[in-house]
Amino acid sequence: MQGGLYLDAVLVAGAGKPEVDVVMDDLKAKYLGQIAQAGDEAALEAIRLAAVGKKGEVALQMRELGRMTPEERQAAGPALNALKDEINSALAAKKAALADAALDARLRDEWLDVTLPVRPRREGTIHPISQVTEEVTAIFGELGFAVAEGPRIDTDWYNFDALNIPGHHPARAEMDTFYMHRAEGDNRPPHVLRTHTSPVQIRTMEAQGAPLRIICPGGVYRADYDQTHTPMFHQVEGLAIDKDISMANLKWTLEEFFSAFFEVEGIKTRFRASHFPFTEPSAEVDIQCSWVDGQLRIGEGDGWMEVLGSGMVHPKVLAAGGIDPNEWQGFAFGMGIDRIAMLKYGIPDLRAFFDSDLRWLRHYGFASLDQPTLRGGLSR
Ligand code: 2U9
Repeated sequence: MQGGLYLDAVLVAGAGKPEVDVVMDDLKAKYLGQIAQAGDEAALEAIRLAAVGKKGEVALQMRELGRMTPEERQAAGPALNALKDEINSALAAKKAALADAALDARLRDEWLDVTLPVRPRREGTIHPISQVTEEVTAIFGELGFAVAEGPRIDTDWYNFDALNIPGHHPARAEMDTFYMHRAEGDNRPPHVLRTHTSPVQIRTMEAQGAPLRIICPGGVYRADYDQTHTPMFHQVEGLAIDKDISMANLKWTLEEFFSAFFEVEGIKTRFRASHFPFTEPSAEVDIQCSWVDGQLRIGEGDGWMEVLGSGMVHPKVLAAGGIDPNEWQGFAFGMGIDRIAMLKYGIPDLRAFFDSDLRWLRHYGFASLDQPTLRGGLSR
């Protein structure tokens, strides 16, 4: 084939042009025509090899240069190089055009209507713990509390000592603490998986000082597992520090919170004297409830349900956070998020929260785009 064209060209050489020019005109016409017709990259590659490859027709013509007179060579050499460049440029342009056309075809064929509704079976749901955390955050946000967060692994000083729980204190043993492993010779302070979110309050007091209004939601860890305890669970603790804060402010704040959270107006609370190392005085808090036909109703009747621990922050704890207890005072409270989620949404078994059972998640989960707000509704 290649030799054939060369011979054809030689045959028409008598038409006035030098032989090599005629050959090059023909090669150019032939290959530019083929390139224009090529339908895919494989065809382009075959053309490239036949035209400008090592054994292609242009190379064949280059070899002929040796047989020419110096004058002929001087004209034919650059002309052959120019032909080679022209074919290469045409190949590159066609390759780019084919790639553009392929992309256009993909864009035409592969499309997705992003406005279509999600298929309900495939839709993920918000876990009740996340939902309740958002609800609690929205309510306390309206009351002027910001969210503070901190590490889940902390030193025993932040988790215990700063909270007035010294080494010998029975509360340390009671909390069934997970201690982090320490290699021999490691003299960093012992670290624990936080047993409550209180170390976050200490860190926030240190960082921001008084006055302060924060809630600290998050996972905490205790080595305990039975029907009502899981080794990881969720708490929300609150802290308000100012110059003139009393148990009366605490009671009002909690009643506002429970009324909004359980969506029942005017829920009453009952404070029972208690003891925690980090608060003095301390109180356990019950909310009003009743049992009707074996069903719990919150915010009505004359029964009581314990939901929370609280008190006035112990002066030693304020001092540990770098706040002068002679100038400032504050209230604090703590409750289990999992527990209030069970009460609000009638979830019977705590352990199911952590089973990742899809049927359970579909049943108790929440729509993913509905953010709880006090105005928009907490739990649509
Ligand atoms: C600082 C000062 C005081 C937080 C408090 C409780 C009482 C309490 C329990 C409720 C159920 C934990 O999830 S639970 O097991 N919590 O009873 N928590 S007062 O007091 C603080 C915290 C931080 C700096």
